[in-house]
Amino acid sequence: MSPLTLWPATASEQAARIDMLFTGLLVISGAILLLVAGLLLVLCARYRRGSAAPRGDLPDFIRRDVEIGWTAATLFLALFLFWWAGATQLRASDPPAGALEVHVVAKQWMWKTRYPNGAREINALHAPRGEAMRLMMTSQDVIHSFFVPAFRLKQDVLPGRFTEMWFRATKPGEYRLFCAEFCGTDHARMGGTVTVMEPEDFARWVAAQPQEEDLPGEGAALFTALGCSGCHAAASAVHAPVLAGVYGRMVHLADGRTVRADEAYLRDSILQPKRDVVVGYEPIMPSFDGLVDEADLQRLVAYLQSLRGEAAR
Ligand code: HEC
Ligand SMILES: [Cu+2]
Repeated sequence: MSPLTLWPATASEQAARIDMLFTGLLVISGAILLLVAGLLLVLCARYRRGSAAPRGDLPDFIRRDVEIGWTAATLFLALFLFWWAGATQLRASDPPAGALEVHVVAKQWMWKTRYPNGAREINALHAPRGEAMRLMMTSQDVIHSFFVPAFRLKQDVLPGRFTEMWFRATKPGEYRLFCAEFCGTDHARMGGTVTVMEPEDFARWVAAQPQEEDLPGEGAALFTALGCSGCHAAASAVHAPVLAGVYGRMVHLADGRTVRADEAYLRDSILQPKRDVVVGYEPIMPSFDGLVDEADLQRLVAYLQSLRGEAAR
């Protein structure tokens, strides 16, 4: 993208929708501007000092109907714009089922990405054209923001929490990735490249990456190493919930709330176990805040998510 490009590349479905919204708003506000400025000029000329134009009261029906008419018209126009923008935004926050999931960890000053098969990259993201990709993002230090102008997507990335974002790329090519939240000295250099490839090329590329053990596998090892299994194993003498199938299920909490065990819940359960205590259990689980870093947390959560299948049996 040269510095003089007025319109950045349009490389995702969301980008096309945002552009349409942007163009729509521009055309509508342009039309209103012309109408108002035009009327202003016409009326200035018509009612200039000394002109013979009639200056008496307007007939009642004009006063009433015009008032009702323009009030209703602008109300409906505003509601329509609200719906249009809202629907566009909602679509961006609702990933389709089966989207390819990539983990993103931000830190001062780089982006680390990790694919389901364990392949990792730094300051780079590869994505297949036409397939939905979902980014589960978190930060190791301060707030960053994942920004890909060609996708018209920007999402803050927070420490201690997952935020997510999804896209479906439409055009193969290389696009810039920025950090859009000032995050320290080298903020301006915190960026990278998003490479959109044809699905076959992408499959070949992922397979060719050096692979480590997969996330859930590493999580399983940590689950034992950190002593989680001492309490949570089915055969344990400690009264603790069995975690097979925990991901996605509705959990009743001791304070009467019912929450869905999503990623954020699993993560909170590990860092702040006292916050969401499962009904029927003592709050004896120790906090692992400070004992596990972001990467370990992701492994543990990935392991807990992978236990989903076993419960279904
Ligand atoms: C000292 C025993 C003990 C240890 C060690 C322990 N837990 Fe727990 N855990 C519990 C108990 C008891 C509960 C239920 C009460 C609560 O929610 O705090 C629980 C709750 C949970 C929940 C929520 C379960 C649900 O059904 O909603 C998760 C997830 C969890 N633990 C994960 C872990 C992980 C991961 C580790 C290791 C990093 C770990 N636990 C270590 C005792 C333990
Ligand atoms: Cu940053």
